[in-house]
Amino acid sequence: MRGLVIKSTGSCYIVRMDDGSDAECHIKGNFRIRGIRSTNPVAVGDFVEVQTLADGTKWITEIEDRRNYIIRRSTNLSKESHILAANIDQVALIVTVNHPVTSTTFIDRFLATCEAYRVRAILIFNKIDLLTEEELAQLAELRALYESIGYETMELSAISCQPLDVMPLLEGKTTLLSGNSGVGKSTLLNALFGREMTRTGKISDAHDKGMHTTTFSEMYFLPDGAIIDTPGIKGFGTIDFQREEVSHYFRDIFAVSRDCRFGNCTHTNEPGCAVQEAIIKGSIAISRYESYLSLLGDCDEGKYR
Ligand SMILES: Nc1nc2c(ncn2[C@@H]2O[C@H](COP(=O)(O)OP(=O)(O)OP(=O)(O)O)[C@@H](O)[C@H]2O)c(=O)[nH]1
Ligand SMILES: [Mg+2]
Ligand SMILES: [Zn+2]
Repeated sequence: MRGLVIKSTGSCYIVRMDDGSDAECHIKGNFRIRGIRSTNPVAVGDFVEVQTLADGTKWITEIEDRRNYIIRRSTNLSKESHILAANIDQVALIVTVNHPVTSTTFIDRFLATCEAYRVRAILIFNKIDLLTEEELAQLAELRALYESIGYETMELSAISCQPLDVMPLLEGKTTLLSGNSGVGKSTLLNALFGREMTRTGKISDAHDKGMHTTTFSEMYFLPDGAIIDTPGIKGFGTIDFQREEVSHYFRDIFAVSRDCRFGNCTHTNEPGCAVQEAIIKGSIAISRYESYLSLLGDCDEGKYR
């Protein structure tokens, strides 16, 4: 029977079967999808075929072709990649200016991956109730930057949540909630449902970091739409980007690169580089350019590995 993977615990999967029942399913150790090397061959959002054996155990035997997915390398040096979710309509990236600090490199790496896999991304700046005047100014700057590049942004305090503000973005869609640990993904999820669907955790006093409270990915169903809450992630390594294509995933850099003297300009040290010029003029943010360079670095690592 066919079903939808709604929870992944690493060792087993919960599948919402077409008849409405939930089944705990396993996969064979050697189960692999052609062409994708990842620690989790099956991800939340996958449509799968399930067979029940004589002993009553249920096994995932097939995965339907994915419409899309979001994949990352767990750390830059690691060969292991991890699929965050499959068949999604959009990503809501939850970020915090402070408590904890979400780096622009992390944001840009995530956004670049969304571009590469053609998934719409929304930036939700959470915990605005905790921010100082100075941090609020930083928030306004960041929102202006990403809006100018063409991303939808919003700001939020998930604890005093105005879930109604977020709801219109989610209607009729399957949304992946992602971001660093402790930014308030699960808090937002609970607020949207108006009750405790999942556990939330404290931020560590010493480091102002999340404690990885959510350990499994799980899909929750709204009256109209679905949300996938996921474990917080630290770094965001990209997979298999070619050097030449990295700039395609930075909308602001890509738009300007048409005016570079050389068609194969990498915007690093070539003469007549329109991107370099735009940085000097201030029309491309230095933080974006730094993220671009760090992604070129990922490509080089891939080459030498
Ligand atoms: N002041 C304030 N605290 C918040 C807000 N949103 C979340 N928190 C708190 O931040 C802490 C972490 O929230 P979680 O929802 O567990 O964070 P998470 O992103 O799910 O973290 P992981 O599951 O570890 O990835 C909790 O103590 C929340 O109460 C907010 O808008 N304002
Ligand atoms: Mg969580
Ligand atoms: Zn250039």
